[in-house]
Amino acid sequence: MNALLNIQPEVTNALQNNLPVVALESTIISHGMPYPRNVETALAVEEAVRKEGAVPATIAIKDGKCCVGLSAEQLEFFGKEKNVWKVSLRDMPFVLSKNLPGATTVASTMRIAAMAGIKIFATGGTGGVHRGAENSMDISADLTEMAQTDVAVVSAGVKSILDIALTLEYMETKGIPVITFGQDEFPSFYSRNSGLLSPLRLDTAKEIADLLKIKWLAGLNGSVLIANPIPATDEVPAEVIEVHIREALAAAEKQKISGKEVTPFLLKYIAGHTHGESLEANIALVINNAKLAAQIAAAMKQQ
Ligand code: PSU
Ligand code: MN
Repeated sequence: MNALLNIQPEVTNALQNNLPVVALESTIISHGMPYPRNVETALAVEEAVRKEGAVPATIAIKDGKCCVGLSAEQLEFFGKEKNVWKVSLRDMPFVLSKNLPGATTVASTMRIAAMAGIKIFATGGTGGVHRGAENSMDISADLTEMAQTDVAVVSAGVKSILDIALTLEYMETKGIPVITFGQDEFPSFYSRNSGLLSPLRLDTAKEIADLLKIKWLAGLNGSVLIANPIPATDEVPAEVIEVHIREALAAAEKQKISGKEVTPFLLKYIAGHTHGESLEANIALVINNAKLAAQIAAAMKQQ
């Protein structure tokens, strides 16, 4: 396993000295946002982690290695380069064995973070059960990975392009605790509201750290979804975004977009049709998630 890992010295040092570390993904950089805002965001997210006293470890695949911690040049590469694979679990062996550059999704980032010994991970919104999944069977590998790998995920709920209610059902089936930070309602990525009650609620990073400790101590393997609502000043109201989501879904169907292309297509379409408003919201929520993840990582070190 370790022969496949290429851990940056700063991250190795933090892990060896029991300092808080936060894993970050790279699909959001290569496939979730346009250049150069994606690279600016990746740097701002790392900065948000540092500000809370933790070390950021952005994860990607390059030259046959799982890279844990990227340099500014590597972040620029993953933001700019067009031929970067979107790597979920099923793509990992192919991309590694072919020495291809790969941006990791929530699922593969979690797996690599676990290999490196990192417990907390921040993203924008995890994947889930897509609308119409009863026909397409499009259910993100993020969910099955969360059922088994011991890395907690801080996310602004799940992306509102999904069927949020079915995603919550799926997580219940898989035994994944879903905690919303600071409010009763489960958030919906660009918006603080979803119309659905969160299964659980906690109000402090310490309480979340305590729950994680107990969960893994009890041998309850797998992740916890920590849903962190987007700050009120940055949100796009759910009813405003919903119009664009429906339009984006119709366009995806017309253009026969399927499989791993669906999520990047929808995000891009919505950003284009909201004149970038959804992109700015996406950026704000990722930074907000990185901050909470760092606070939880720090709280776990004080236990
Ligand atoms: N959060 C964002 N933007 C993104 C993603 C998350 O704000 O692009 C990515 C994550 O990498 C997640 C992926 O794993 O979207 C989900 O893809 P899919 O639906 O194909 O599983
Ligand atoms: Mn999918």
